[in-house]
Amino acid sequence: MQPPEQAIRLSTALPLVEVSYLGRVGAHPDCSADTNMLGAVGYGVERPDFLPPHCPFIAAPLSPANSGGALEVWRTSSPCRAIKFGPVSGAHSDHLVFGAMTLEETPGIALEATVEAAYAAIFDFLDHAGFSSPLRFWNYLPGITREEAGLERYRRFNIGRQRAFEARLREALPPAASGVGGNHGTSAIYFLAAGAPARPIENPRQVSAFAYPPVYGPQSPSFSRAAVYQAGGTALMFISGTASIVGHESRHPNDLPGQTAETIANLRAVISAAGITAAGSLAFKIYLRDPAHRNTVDVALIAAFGPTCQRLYLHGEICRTELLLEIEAFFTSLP
Ligand code: 3EB
Repeated sequence: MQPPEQAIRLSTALPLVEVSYLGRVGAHPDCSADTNMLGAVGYGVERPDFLPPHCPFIAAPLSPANSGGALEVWRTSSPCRAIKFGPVSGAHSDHLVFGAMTLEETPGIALEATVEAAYAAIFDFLDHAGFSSPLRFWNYLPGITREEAGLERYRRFNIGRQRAFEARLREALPPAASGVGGNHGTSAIYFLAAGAPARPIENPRQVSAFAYPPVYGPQSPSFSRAAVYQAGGTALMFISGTASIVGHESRHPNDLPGQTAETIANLRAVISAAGITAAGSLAFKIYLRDPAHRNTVDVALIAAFGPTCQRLYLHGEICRTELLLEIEAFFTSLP
């Protein structure tokens, strides 16, 4: 294993946007006058009073792996304005837009139709806001592996998302994404988009998700393994949810150390494929099927990426039942 400080060199470039994962939300200092907050996501918390009024907030249907709540805050290098269109609430800076919506699931309406309509509304929002290119989606669906009328909800989700992408996505390849199950609340989608496309990255150790064989469902999942967005002097790297999958097959069933090591090998492979060698900040979100697995994964992540990276552990349901964890990442770096 590479020593952490050689894995990714540090730089000091000012990024377009930064993420903060906050625990102890109740003890956070007031930032209601901060003009540069792009968006916030709550895990086991409602909208905190200290968020500025312009800042969009969505409650995700996932909780932190430890007790208590957590908040994910996206903050930009320039002032933001609120923007709302249809069911999507968001905000934008000069360079980026954040948006979020919950999905009203109606009995008798197939999930794929609900998801297709949600994504159509997101593209309407993007057209209205004047940002053409989604960079990164987060999809949180309670009961993601539950069967509904003979087809798993995740498989139905993939059908609806791809229908909307076929109709509206301008780029040939899909954005980066995470697709994770939650244990309470309402399905939610949030995203970041820009005025120009990101560079999609694949993982040479893995079959592209959009090329998975039909054994994983009638519609393969529409996401790229990562997306690198460059603007001004900096680059942003969004790494999709990454799991213990080699080729297209899950590895190390019921083996936490094995899945953790394979997932980290996949993260390294996708970072290397992007040619990223310098990072200003590293942030990881870790989805755990069993919150008790947190320490084992944390020790391995620190060994791989150093103790200063941000780490937010969430209790989530990975969309393959044999997988125990999934890790996503956001890096800011030099171009
Ligand atoms: C995988 O590699 C694991 O459907 O948007 C990871 C990231 C996964 C994103 C999605 C699914 C998604 O297939 C699952």
